[in-house]
Amino acid sequence: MSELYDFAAADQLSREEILALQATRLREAVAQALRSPHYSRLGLSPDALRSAEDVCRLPLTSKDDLRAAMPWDMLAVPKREVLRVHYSSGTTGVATAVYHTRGDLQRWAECVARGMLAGGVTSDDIFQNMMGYGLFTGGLGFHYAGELLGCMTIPASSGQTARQVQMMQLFGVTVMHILPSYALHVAHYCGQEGLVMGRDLRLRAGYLGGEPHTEDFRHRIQDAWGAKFYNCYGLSELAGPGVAMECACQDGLHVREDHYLPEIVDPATGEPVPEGEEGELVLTSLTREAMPLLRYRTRDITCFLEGECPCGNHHRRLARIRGRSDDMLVLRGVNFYPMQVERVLMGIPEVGTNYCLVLTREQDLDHLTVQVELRPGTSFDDNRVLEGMRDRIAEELRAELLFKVSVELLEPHRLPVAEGKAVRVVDKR
Ligand code: DLL
Repeated sequence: MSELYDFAAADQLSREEILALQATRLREAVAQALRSPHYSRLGLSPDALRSAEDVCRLPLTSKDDLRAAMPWDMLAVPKREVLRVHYSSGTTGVATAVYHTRGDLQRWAECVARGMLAGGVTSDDIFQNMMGYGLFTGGLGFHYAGELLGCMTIPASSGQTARQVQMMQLFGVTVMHILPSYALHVAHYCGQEGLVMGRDLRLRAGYLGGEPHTEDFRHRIQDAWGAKFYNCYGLSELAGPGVAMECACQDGLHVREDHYLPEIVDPATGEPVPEGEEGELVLTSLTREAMPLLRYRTRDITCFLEGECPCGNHHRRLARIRGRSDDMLVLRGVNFYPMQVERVLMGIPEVGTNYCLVLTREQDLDHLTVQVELRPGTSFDDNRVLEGMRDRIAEELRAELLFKVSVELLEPHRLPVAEGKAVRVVDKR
């Protein structure tokens, strides 16, 4: 690590050092949270917290708490110390604000930059940030990290595929940040334009995040671009991207544990699950000034990975997010996540990259239709071949979901491509 990047020193800490730092910072975080009207009402006492594990003695914070606290009750600093606000509508349409001081913004950029550094990004890289700029945190969150690392940073934002690709060629872009669903769309556009990866485009690494995606989906992206892609997790309530990111090993996302204290709880009860089991990720911010959050329920379903990462970073790793607890669908009494469908589809070579789950109710019976685009170049001439394929996909989905599913095969690019996060479920019930 060069001196230029000494903000990444925390990634060299031993497990004991991380735990000691967390214990101290947890008390400081609670003391800071108590400056906000919301937490001051809860009668918390930082001094009773001796170790990081004591975090489970604090109350959980939910999205509803954030809504109820709008606009100022989560703020723990005077308004004049706030430099930026992000504002998210979320899926339910009730928006909440997230405030940042100068220090918060600095630490946020450092967290993302540490993750990029772990994937080998340096000031020699040309970085195109293809995530939406503005209230969505994917754009600005990575922008300042790219600059912190000294990369030539292109604030491309999302959409306008032709211009994106033109800039990639012109500037010799080596690293990108992009939504997984958009990454394949852009790669396909490059193919249509006759561009050859490695010859016309110089991409060697990419960062994916903002929406769930399976390992097979990542493989397809890597194959299409001929580059390595790293998973990056985060949520606006806790700044945005950079809460946890993969290293070069691509095996789990290292939580930046000097800034975020992670726990996994049972989504139904809120109680911690036994070590290594899957559940809802709960995060406590350890260093945020403007809007500290204690035990925030992310609703994201994951688990801790066991064992040491070969990269030597001792910050704990999370498994790829399986879905959100509120994404869970129930059909005829069976619970399932959209990501289960993606896992099945991406294992079938003829299947393309865009798909949609449509839920309907007919004569009081719920039904799932999966619309599936086939790979470019697939012939739609032979009905028998298509029928065989449709039956095979329906059978594989039935085996995974345990109920009957209708499959609709579509030619490539028939489904709409969202400019922001992909819309994978249309519930018409
Ligand atoms: O999506 C922040 C972000 C931007 C992260 C760019 C990474 C890259 P929100 O819009 O608040 O913030 O949405 C947060 O998106 O709770 C997860 O459900 C989902 N999510 C984010 N990253 C991942 C990921 C940003 N890598 C919500 N894998 C989170 C799976 C993800 N889900």
